[in-house]
Amino acid sequence: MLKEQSVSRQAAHKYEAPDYYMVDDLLSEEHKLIRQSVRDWLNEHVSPYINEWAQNNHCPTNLVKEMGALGLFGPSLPEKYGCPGLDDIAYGIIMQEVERVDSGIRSMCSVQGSLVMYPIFKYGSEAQKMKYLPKLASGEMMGCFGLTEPDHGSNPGGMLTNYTDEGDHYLLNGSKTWISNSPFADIAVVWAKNEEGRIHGLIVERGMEGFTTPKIDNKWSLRASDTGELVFDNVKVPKENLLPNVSGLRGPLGCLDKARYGIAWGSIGVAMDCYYAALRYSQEREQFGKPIASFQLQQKKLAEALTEITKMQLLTLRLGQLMVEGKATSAQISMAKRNNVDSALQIARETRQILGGMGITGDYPMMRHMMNLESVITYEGTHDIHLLITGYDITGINAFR
Ligand code: TGC
Ligand code: FAD
Repeated sequence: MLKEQSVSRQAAHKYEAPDYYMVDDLLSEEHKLIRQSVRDWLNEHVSPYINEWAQNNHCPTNLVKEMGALGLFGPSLPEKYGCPGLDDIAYGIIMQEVERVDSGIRSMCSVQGSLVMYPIFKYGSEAQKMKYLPKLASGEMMGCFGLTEPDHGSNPGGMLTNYTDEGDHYLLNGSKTWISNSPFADIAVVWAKNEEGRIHGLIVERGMEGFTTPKIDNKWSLRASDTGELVFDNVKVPKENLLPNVSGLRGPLGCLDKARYGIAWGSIGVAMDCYYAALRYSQEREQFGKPIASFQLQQKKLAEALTEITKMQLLTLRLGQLMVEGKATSAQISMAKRNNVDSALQIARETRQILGGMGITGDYPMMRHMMNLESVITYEGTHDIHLLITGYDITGINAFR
């Protein structure tokens, strides 16, 4: 862990989340207790160091066992597999707390819980679930999710990664890129085409011959999260590693629903963190003999930020209720992901301005959040792709092609 001296100014203050419409009253006592315990852990183990980690492009992999013990991996999956067994609102609240601190740390959790554990839970055999889920839940094992390829990002159905049936094993060839957690993951859930061109999921383990995970450097965004490639050069994958219960693009897209839902909640946390830091600063910083909070132009930025946060909270809590009832549609999830990430990005930009020059430093969170959100608005479906999903849902006309 990096040194205490890196404690940033924002972490020296107690965090208070805005709740203008008393949305908390709609949460259960259990939800609030979960939020407090996650917040307390983050305040002690992550917030004081996150600026230094991001500045140094350091991913805190040393924390994964503690994150597992806290229930951050697969919170809504069943206790039978070593998971917390919470509802989807609790899952959302946890993502909100984690992303309030940093989108990269939330990425580690989302990938592990929604894109590795969830497909094994949803599409795996009982033997696969028993083998992998408890270790993934505890952080003893980390995973990554390989869908995107160098030439197939928004259009994953065009993927080239493929496997052939060699009798006693499958032979996997191809590559994936932009893969969160890949440089340190123990396993990868990889989506590839069989000889008939049908997409299936395979669990590939580190150490299999021909499987490598080069790191992607030179990022200005998500600097506390490791991103890399997955390269498969005649990798022999045991047949029991194929996920037996899904085929087609609906497999990976079904997991993305779960992860996009988590991002909708997570981006509210980012917006709240920016708003709160800007409100405090504007009340303390004086220009022309007055706190800058007394100027109408700064009040406009704060009032609009709080209005957007409140709208995001209400939209997302309703989506959470639909998730709990099993009624949420993919298109509803797309709308929330798109709206909330975009709003959070605008709030990060506007609140950064309230801080003047101080806003570009690591003493405050806005600039880091803003850079992180440039990835969040791109991954799990770009801003444009989610708009087209809504357009398709409204009109019945597919405008992707
Ligand atoms: P299309 O023909 O519309 O659909 C193909 C099949 O999939 C089904 N389907 C879904 N199933 C479940 N959930 C969804 N959300 C689904 N959306 C579609 C559909 O019913 C169909 O099923 P079937 O059985 O009839 O074949 O597919 P398309 O090729 O036209 O593409 C549609 C499009 C563009 C919306 C989709 O491909 C898409 O979402 N593209 C964006 C790609 C994306 O989101 N990639 C994310 C990579 S993972 C990542 O970014 C992780 S970052 C993690 C982190 O660090 O936090
Ligand atoms: P492209 O698909 O090339 O899109 C480029 C531009 O064209 C975008 O603006 C897009 O909106 C637009 N566009 C594309 N198609 C259309 C269309 N039909 N109509 C209108 N506009 C269109 N992937 C994984 O599989 N696993 C991961 O763990 C993962 N982690 C990531 C982590 C980071 C930090 C980043 C940046 C990406 C990650 N991704 C991951 C990949 C991510 O999902 C893709 O970057 C994303 O889906 C977009 O694909 P692309 O980058 O190839 O952009």
